[in-house]
Amino acid sequence: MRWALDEAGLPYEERLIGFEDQKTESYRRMQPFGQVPVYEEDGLVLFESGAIVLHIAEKSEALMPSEPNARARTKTWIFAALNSLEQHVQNYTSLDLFFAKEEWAKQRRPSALETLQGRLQDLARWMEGREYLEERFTAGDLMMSSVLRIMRHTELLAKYPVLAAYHQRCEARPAFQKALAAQMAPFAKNAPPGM
Ligand SMILES: N[C@@H](CCC(=O)N[C@@H](CS)C(=O)NCC(=O)O)C(=O)O
Repeated sequence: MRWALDEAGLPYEERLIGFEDQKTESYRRMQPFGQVPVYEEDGLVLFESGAIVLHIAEKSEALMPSEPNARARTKTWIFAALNSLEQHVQNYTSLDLFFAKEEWAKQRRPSALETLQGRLQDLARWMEGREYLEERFTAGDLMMSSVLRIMRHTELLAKYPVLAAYHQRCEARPAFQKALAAQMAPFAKNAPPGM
């Protein structure tokens, strides 16, 4: 979300919240599932990263070309990232992150990995000879590389050099670097001494 705003060159202010805020009634009126992020703009409240990124992209040629077909392709890739990739990435990574010791997770892992690798292979095939998903960087790449980022603690992407290079290319963008530094800053400020 920050990354999208930085790519679009739009000003914004952050508001940090705590876990206890997420579960309050007033927060749930903004985000029915009590999750982050929430986006507010002149009385409009949005939730769901994909919807927020799409909304920001609608305002920015840098994120979504004005040409109608290119716009439709950008939206297609946003949905592809969230629908065709993210669920398999989350499914697989959550087994190791949250359920590593569970017997059922050990049994589920090989098939979850196989499905995910199938999707990554398909995406790698698409990316062969391309710099971005379409002719140039769009919000589709922003969403797709954000989904690939979920696997950063694994060795998986390294198995697909074309995807690893694509992911790096997206994250090397100045707007990503700026957004990441801004996102990490409050953690550094609040870290216990010595960290
Ligand atoms: N589909 C939602 C997912 C949001 C989500 O998973 N948020 C996490 C943090 S990245 C969260 O708030 N987790 C705490 C919780 O679910 O209570 C989106 O993209 O906005």
